[in-house]
Parts: sequence; structure tokens; C-alpha cells
Amino acid sequence: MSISSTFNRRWCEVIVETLTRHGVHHICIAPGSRSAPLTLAAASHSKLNCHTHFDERGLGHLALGLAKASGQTVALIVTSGTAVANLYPAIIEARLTGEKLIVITADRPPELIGCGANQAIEQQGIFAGHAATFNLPRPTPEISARWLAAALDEQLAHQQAGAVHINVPLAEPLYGEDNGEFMSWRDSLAGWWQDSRPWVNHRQWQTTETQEKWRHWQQRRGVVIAGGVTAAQGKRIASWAQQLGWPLLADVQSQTGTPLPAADLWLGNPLAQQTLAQAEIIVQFGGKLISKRLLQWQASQQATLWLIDPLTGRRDAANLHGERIVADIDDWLDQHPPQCHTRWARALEALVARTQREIVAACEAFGEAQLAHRLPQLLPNGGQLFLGNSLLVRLVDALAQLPAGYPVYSNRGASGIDGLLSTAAGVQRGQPRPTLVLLGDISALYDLNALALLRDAPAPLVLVIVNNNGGQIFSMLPTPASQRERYFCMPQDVNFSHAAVMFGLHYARPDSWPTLQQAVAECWQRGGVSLIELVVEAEQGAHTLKQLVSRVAAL
Ligand SMILES: Cc1ncc(C[n+]2csc(CCOP(=O)(O)OP(=O)(O)O)c2C)c(N)n1
Ligand SMILES: [Mg+2]
Repeated sequence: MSISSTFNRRWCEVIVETLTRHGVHHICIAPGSRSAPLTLAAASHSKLNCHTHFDERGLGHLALGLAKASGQTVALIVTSGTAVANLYPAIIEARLTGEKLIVITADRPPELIGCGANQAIEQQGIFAGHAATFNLPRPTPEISARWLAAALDEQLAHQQAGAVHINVPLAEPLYGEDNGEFMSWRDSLAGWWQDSRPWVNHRQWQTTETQEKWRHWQQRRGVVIAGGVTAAQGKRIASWAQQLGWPLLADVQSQTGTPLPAADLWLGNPLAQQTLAQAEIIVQFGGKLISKRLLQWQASQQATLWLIDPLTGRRDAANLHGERIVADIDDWLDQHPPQCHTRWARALEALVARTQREIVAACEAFGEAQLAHRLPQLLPNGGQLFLGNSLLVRLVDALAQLPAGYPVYSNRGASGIDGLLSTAAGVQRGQPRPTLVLLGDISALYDLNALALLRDAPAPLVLVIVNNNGGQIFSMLPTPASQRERYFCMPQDVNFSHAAVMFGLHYARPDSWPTLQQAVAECWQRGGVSLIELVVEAEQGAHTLKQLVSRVAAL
């Protein structure tokens, strides 16, 4: 029996409705025919905010950014074929950084797979190892709507960090008027259609325990490390560390306000190492630390590590001895109030002040090191920052002191440069605030078509592209000088003004700190989206960072 387009539609309506019962408000859709019944069901759902993009690699990152900023689960719909494979980078990143995505891929029915039919590839389990997988059967009225809702509830209720991939085979016809058929199939879900809860509500009872011997440990010499946490948690962690009197080694993703800034530099100094060698316990919140010196310091430690992160899995590349606590960071802080104060590492404070003076002196010339150090002066009030990868994020981590609680977003799971603009667009749609985005030139080129997504920015957005003509991170690394340019940095000699024209964005190219500051200020006033290209000397940023590391080590 051939299934009518109406039944495909009924089937997809249950799928889409179920998404909304699992906290989905945003759904990201790429064009395609096989996915038409899913797309049309999503488009006509009053509770879903639909986002569209023609490039599935960018679409995946748009969803990732939306999930980061909204804290919600975000769904995607794509068609069959290589469209599916293009979601891979975002799915990998979500798994590593904990965002929840529901990836719905339309597929050909089983008889069209592996027989030479067009746009048919092996989709089942394609993301294995990076996402949970659920393969739906071919739609048929013989399978009840109750089964479909209950089976989806089971998958989505147990969704952990990362993506769930739902593969949906759909047979033709895919289009046609809704002729009102199969209403009784749909109505077996009865009052569920008017409800807002899942058909089957799965629940897990949770308890949070207090760490044994917390009373004992908080009187010892502790160090706090903050990696990727939320802005609100960052503020809390900073005040928790301060009340304990413990030094806080904070990553730029921590949003703690970095009370001891530039740890990436001063951790290389012997005075810091001697002082911190007295530490007996390290309490770390969140993972994915950027600073090389921080990672090296951690790896050299004998102290006990308590690592608290809501994500499961190993998060400490230094493999320290201690406790790996999978917990909500706020819950854990609630259970571990700081009652003692042991400000045992005061010697660091003078070293931090001297390091700051070195930074100011080294960042006098216009360039990316100066941009990184003076970044707080460019941040919009009530706004947010999106930081790209590569040299830039290392410079900001090492040289800037960002305000406590100021939201910072990034892709530091797999640290790909393949979807940064799209992720930034998603972040702003998830939190419609003035947004400053900093990217390298190669990263911007990689995801250039995402400028199309920025045109719909819901609040002012300033995209600063640092054009150091290539991937200058490779000038930091010991790449062979004779091969560096051709095989590593790959300078592209491009001028981004043409990209701005192509996508109708405002463009400026300031060449000094005052003109940059003025250009950015004007962008916030003007509103809309602006592309600011900073053409900087190729190796200056890498050179400044290297020099500062050795200067501060010798202070
Ligand atoms: C998808 C992907 N491919 C390759 C890399 C390796 N990689 C890291 S940084 C980088 C160059 C980035 O250049 P640019 O955006 O100009 O930043 P810069 O190094 O100049 O700061 C490359 C190729 C990566 N991180 N992700
Ligand atoms: Mg570059």
C-alpha cells in the first residue's frame, strides 16, 4: 500500500510536536525535498522559532550557538545525502561542550538505500561515537502514534550532553494537500495534543551530597581553577575562591573577572611556581583550559584534584590523583560553603602587578596583542563576546582582564575553525544582545557564507576580523621556517571589504587604536551588522606573546 503525503505529514506532526515537549523552542532547517514533510510540520507549528540556512555545516553551528546561549535543546532538520554528513563538526563540538541538539535527518526508505537511487547514502548510525542514534521505521498507520511519541520520549528524556540523531525514512509522495485523512491515527494521542508534557514523562531522582572532609580541606592551602562555565557560575566561583582566600587561576571562558590576570604568563615564573608548589588541593570547575602554562603547571602537581563538571567523562588531561565529581556546579557550590579563609598565596599578587606592567609596555603598538589586551574597552554595555579560535583566543586569555560575569562564548570543544561565524550568529539569536565577535582571517574565510546569517541579527553585531594574513598560530609553534608560509600559515591576501559588499554589511578598516575605538563605538550607535577588518602585521601577535612569556618568566 502506498502511503499518502497526508500520512507522512501526520507522522511528522507527532515528531515535531514531541520536540516541543522536550524543551525545544528553536529549530534550524536546511532546504531539501525528502525532508519536506518534516519542514512543513515545523513551519506550521506555532511554538517553534524556525531558522533557515542553505549550508548544513553552518546550520549545525547555528544550532550549536543557539543552544549555548539559550541553554535549551535545539533541533535541526536536514534532507538525505551529504547534507547529513555536513552536520558532523557541530555534532562533535556539541558532544564535547555539552550542548543538546536533536538532529532529524530525512532518509530514503530502506528499499532505496544501496541500490543506486539518487541522494541515498548510509545514514543510520553515521554519527556513531559522537551522538546517540535512533532509527525510526518507515511510516505506516499500522504503527500507532502512541508508539511514535513514547519511543521518541524515551530517546529524548535520556539525552545527555551532545546530539541525538533521529533518522526518519520517508517514502514518496512527499507533497500534497492535507486531505484530512488519518485523523483517527492522530487522535489516539487524545488530550496530549492540547497538553504541553511528554506522552511518557521520564524522571530521575537526584541527590547532591557534600564532599566528605570538606571541613578539613577548606582549611588547607587550595587553588581554584575555572575553565568553561556559565557567566553566573563564573561570578560565583570568583567570590567562593575569594572567601576561601585561595588563588584563582581563571581561563578566559570562565567569566570570573580573572582576579589574578595573565596567569598564562606568570605561571612560567619561578616565584609563582615555588608559591603554588605549597598547594595541597586544587578544585577545578569546568574543563577545556586554554593556557599552555596552566596545563603545564597542573601536570607538574602532586596536590589532590577535585574536578567538578556536569559533563561526564575524563576532563583532566594531566591525569591528577583525586575526585572526579559529575555535578551541577551551582548545586555543588551550595553544598560546599566557604567557612575558612586562608590567604596563603599573597606572594603572587606583586608578581601579577609586575606582569601587568610588562603587558602594558609590550602592547603599545597597534596590532592584535594590543587588541587582546585592550579588549574590555570595546565591549558593548549589556552585551556579549564571541571569541574565535587560534592565536586570538590565546592572546585574549593571556593578556585581557574581562569583566566578571560578562558573557563569553567560544567553540573550545574540538577548537575547530570551521563554523565560528555560524556559531556566533546562533549565540546572538539565542541571546539577542549587542555582540562583539572576534575572528582570525582564515577562520572567517572558512565560514564566510555565514555572513548571510548575520544579516538577520536581532541586535547590533560587530564582527572584528583580525587579518594577519594567514593562520599565524603557526608562527607561535615550532613549524619549520622554510615551510611555514606555504604549508601552515597559508596567507590568502584577501580584502574583506568585498565580502562586506557582497552581504550588504557596513565595513570599516581602522589602522590605529583611537580609530578602532571610534569605529566600534559608531557601530554600536548605528546598530545593524558591521564588519571591521584589522589589517595587522603578520607575526607581531605571535612574537609579542612569545616575548612576554620569556620576559615574565625572568621577572
Ligand atoms: C576545521 C579545522 N581545521 C584546521 C584546524 C587547525 N587550525 C588551527 S588554527 C588554524 C589557523 C587559523 O587561522 P586564523 O583564523 O587566521 O587565526 P590566527 O592563527 O591567524 O590567529 C588552523 C588551520 C582547526 N582548528 N580546525
Ligand atoms: Mg590569521
